[in-house]
Amino acid sequence: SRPFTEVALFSVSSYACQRRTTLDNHNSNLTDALSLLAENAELSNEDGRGVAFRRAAALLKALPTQVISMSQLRGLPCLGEHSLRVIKDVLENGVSSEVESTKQSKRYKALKILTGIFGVGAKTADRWIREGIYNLEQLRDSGQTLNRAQKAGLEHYDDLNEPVTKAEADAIGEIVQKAVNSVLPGSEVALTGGFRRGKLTGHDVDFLITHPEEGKEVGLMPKVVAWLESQKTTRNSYLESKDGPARPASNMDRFERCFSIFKLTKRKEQETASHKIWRAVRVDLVVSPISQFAFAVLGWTGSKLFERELRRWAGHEKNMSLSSHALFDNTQNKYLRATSEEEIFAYLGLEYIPPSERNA
Ligand code: DCP
Ligand code: MG
Repeated sequence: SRPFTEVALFSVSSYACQRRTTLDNHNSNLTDALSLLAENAELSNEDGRGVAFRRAAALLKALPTQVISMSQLRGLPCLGEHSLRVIKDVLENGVSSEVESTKQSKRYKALKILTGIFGVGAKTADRWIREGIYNLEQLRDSGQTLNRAQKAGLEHYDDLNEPVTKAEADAIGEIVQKAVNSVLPGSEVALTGGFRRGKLTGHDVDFLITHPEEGKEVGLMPKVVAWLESQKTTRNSYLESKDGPARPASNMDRFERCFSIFKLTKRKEQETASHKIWRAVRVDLVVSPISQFAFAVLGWTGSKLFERELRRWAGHEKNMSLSSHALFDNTQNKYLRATSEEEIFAYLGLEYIPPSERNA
């Protein structure tokens, strides 16, 4: 492996976790195109292709200036043949023909609409498409059985597809803090996900909950959810365990995690013509024991690609296994304890990258 590649114009490390990627993207024309193709690949269960496009997009996000010619990209890592073809198309023609035809395709449009329903993933959407369901109206008419989450997703479709603002995230943070402190005083709540990276909007709000005394956090999630439900601030919140037989446990899944929908009361100036005084917002709650908290914060701050690259770096360059729970050194055959993100980067032999620069 070549962790570092020198080029004439740009010099860029090959792992996203070695780079500082702010939200200041000078190549959004290119990264938008590649991200759309990545999304299309992911929705089509072509994960390998998806990652290749994500890596290429992430590399371009880290460049200090706008790319105007293909020659500037010579020798850069992460840019495969297919991504380079897309980039060339955009540089020469303003748009990529592959992106345009994907956007127009009946299948992509249907996948976007259907997976826009909370609780509907690529597999379900694909099955529905094969049954001739391409939009919400056809879904409603089809008589398909929907689970509780999907029913809520359909009911609050417009709200949940409206980006969440930082102000809304903060308002929800106060509700979560209040809930957690009511059921277990001394608990701590940390904002993670895109908002911790400085994003101004998100598709949801992510929180990590812990307690400074190890073990106190056990059983906390159902209590928090019950409190929220009793306050009528949540709607259709539900607990999902992804450890079921259908989906094998991944290293993201062992925390108590609650994908919920909050009912957030709007401030006066946000009230719309419909006079709806509240709106539905997606909230992810995760509980972690304090001993794993640093790993959980690092693992839930993202971006998704940054996380994937951290794990790849750990495995391929350091012979270590990183998860949102722990770091295991396969050479020394032991777990490495950490109480801060800085310590974890140090174990991995990486320069510390703050959250605002993990926007790969
Ligand atoms: N995460 C991950 N792998 C997953 C799911 C989540 O690494 N399969 C981590 C990284 C994400 C974080 O959890 O950044 C939160 O997940 P989100 O899907 O909410 O991602 P973001 O918060 O980054 O995006 P958005 O702003 O759209 O909510
Ligand atoms: Mg998020």
